[in-house]
Amino acid sequence: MKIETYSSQVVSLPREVGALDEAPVQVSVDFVTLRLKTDEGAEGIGYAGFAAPVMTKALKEAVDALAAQVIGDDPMRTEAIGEKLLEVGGRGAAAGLVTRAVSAIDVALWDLKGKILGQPVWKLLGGFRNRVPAYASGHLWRTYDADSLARKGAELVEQGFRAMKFRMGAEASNIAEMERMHALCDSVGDEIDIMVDINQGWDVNRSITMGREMEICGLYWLEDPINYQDFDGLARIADALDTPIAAGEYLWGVEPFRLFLERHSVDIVMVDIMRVGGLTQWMKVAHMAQAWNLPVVSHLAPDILAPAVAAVPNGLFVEHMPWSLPLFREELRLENGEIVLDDAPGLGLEFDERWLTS
Ligand code: SMN
Ligand code: MG
Repeated sequence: MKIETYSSQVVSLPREVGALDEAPVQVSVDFVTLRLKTDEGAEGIGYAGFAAPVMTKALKEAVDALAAQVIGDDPMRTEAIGEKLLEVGGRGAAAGLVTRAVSAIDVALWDLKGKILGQPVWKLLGGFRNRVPAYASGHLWRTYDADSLARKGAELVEQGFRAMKFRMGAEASNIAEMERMHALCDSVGDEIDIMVDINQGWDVNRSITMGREMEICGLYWLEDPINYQDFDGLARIADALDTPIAAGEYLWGVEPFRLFLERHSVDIVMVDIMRVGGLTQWMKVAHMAQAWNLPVVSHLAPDILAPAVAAVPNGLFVEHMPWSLPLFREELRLENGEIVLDDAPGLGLEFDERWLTS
């Protein structure tokens, strides 16, 4: 069996940012969808995305150029194809658009494998369990005031979430930061897990001071408190706090995770599929984390990554970030705060033609 054709398309989906009561600011998030077809008529799908919007055109070029390289290849040989693509795309610099494009192709290959074998991807990757805890993301932004945080937090609990991520790191004073934290945790109560993402906004000392104060809200994890490349600084914070430190979404490829683990920079390993280079590489980091006795969590793309988190014994949480979900006709099944996976072959997803026809 051989890959015979590919096709790709830019899809721009609306997404909303801004405080709850403000006129919503509509911005878009761009994806490049990919279909790979075999000579026997099977089709696998994937997508590249979460790049800066100005890079969308270049991202599509990268997806097309690399997809052209897999014509004639056996879709079951994901390792051979992945190595080849990283080689022709620029070995020594496995980052940026190359890695995002390789990720799209790798995901389409896993979808194809599943369809060819009649098995769901979560089982092909290991099949540890068929339901995984999810936390609500894509809300509770730094633009939300205390009142909006309290209301949206309660709404997410109503929707069935048992955990949610909240963004901090934009306030000048620690007091102002804690006011926002209290607004949310007082509203949702003790039963709900709260993760906090700083997106590299603090330094080591402030992270330790704030991390200690935030324990009062039963903080579940503190994410990316400082510059992502400060591996030793992260290790100091992780050592000082009881609260687990989560990081890893900014790392490209597999190798930097080895240093992360060796230096004890994190308690929870977060892996971005576009930056690591696809499901094949995501799983390598997940297994590496297991060897260090650490949990792994997904970043964005719950449509693709719920199966990966479900596949491994150390899969802890799926980030329920809704941005890419409208690409597909299917909705994620959420029960008691968990994503439930079924036995549909491959990823069990089909593109929603609404976005693909333009
Ligand atoms: C994040 C990263 C990229 C886009 C949106 C949000 C954030 C997260 O760091 O972890 O969700
Ligand atoms: Mg983050």
